[in-house]
Amino acid sequence: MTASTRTATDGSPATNCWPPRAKDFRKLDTDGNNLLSFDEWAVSTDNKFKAADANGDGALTRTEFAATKQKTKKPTCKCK
Ligand SMILES: [Ca+2]
Ligand SMILES: [Ca+2]
Repeated sequence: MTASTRTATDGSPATNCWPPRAKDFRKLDTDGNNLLSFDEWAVSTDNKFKAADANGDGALTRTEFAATKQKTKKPTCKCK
């Protein structure tokens, strides 16, 4: 037998150490099923694109794109 060891933690207090970016994941997981659908993921991308498209013409110039430089942030884990 191959029992799934997946443990859903919907709504429960964080007792396990989540992987980095758990907070971002929860924010994107709008239906709360602990999975990110393409649409849930795409909302984030769509928002980033709209924010980068300074003149709102639906396309990014090189200058607009350059302003989207990703933040380099070290993953943090509060595991002990
Ligand atoms: Ca989801
Ligand atoms: Ca533009």
